[in-house]
Amino acid sequence: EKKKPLVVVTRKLPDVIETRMMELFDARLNSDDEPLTHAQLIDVVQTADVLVPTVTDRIDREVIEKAGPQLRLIASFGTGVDHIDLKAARERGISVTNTPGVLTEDTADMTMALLLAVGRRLAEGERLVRSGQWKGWGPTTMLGHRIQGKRLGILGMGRIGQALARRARAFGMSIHYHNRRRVYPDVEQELEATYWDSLDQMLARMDVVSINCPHTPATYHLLSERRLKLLRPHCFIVNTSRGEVIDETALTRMLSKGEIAGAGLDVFEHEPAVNPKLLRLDNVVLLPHMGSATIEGRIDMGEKVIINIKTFADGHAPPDRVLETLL
Ligand code: 8YV
Repeated sequence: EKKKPLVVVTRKLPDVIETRMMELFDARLNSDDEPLTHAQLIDVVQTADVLVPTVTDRIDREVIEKAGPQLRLIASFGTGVDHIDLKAARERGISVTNTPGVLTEDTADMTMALLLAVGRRLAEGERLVRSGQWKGWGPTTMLGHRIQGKRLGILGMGRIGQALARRARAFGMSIHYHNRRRVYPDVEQELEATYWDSLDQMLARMDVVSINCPHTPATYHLLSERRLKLLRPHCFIVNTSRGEVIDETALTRMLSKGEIAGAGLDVFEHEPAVNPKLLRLDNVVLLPHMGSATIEGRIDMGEKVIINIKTFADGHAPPDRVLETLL
């Protein structure tokens, strides 16, 4: 019988996934879920055939270059791959896979939830009730913004952007988007989405902007201070992608000054650190990177990781190979 690959998993995964991994592979699990330090990562890649990292592991050039020659696959648990130096991996001939598709609907749900929460002041209302300070209903208290009829600008019309557009359509929003390239005409038609070649022009005309693009060198601080200033003051932003796509310092400053109406943020530039000034603002809803956090989603992600490893170990191209050139 062929020797089972040594698979090092950096975080605690759902029990069913861990059990299956133990059956199929020589799996080294992390049952206490304490994230590995950079030094520990460098240590495990000395012996691992396959590494299964998550978004909390920084797989940089140093980790990749210090890996032993047996490391052939990084099968990441998650869709975003900005924590992995893809170029360094390619140079070393290490394949990288992710788990696309299975977290699309959950992330789109959370994006819509954040959009509604900011627009209708959900978290603020909840804080008021919990504080015991609620004085009762009033005709002009806790007023938010009507969602129906508003313009939603989606930055990044991939799987999650499209799933969000379908939801927002059902809420009566009009859909606008900016993307590196236009989506297929039938998709555009189905979503009744308006394409903006110019991000700047789109930003200046939206009521809500949602970030749904990956974080790459090309999208780092795509919402820079200059672009944030293009937004109209009643506009609000939701981000379930990566914190790095927005200049968080500029965003915080503008939110404090009322130059942007609000923000719903599931991701931050320096997770788990959050700009302390954001914590003091009422017009923001802050979540701890839980966009894809469903029981079902985590199991689906784990299954994808297993399929990628198994296919690769059997000598075939894994289904979710990440090609740096496509990012
Ligand atoms: C996960 C995510 O929480 O897949 C992503 O890109 O941000 C989330 O689904 C995380 O990546 C797990 O590694």
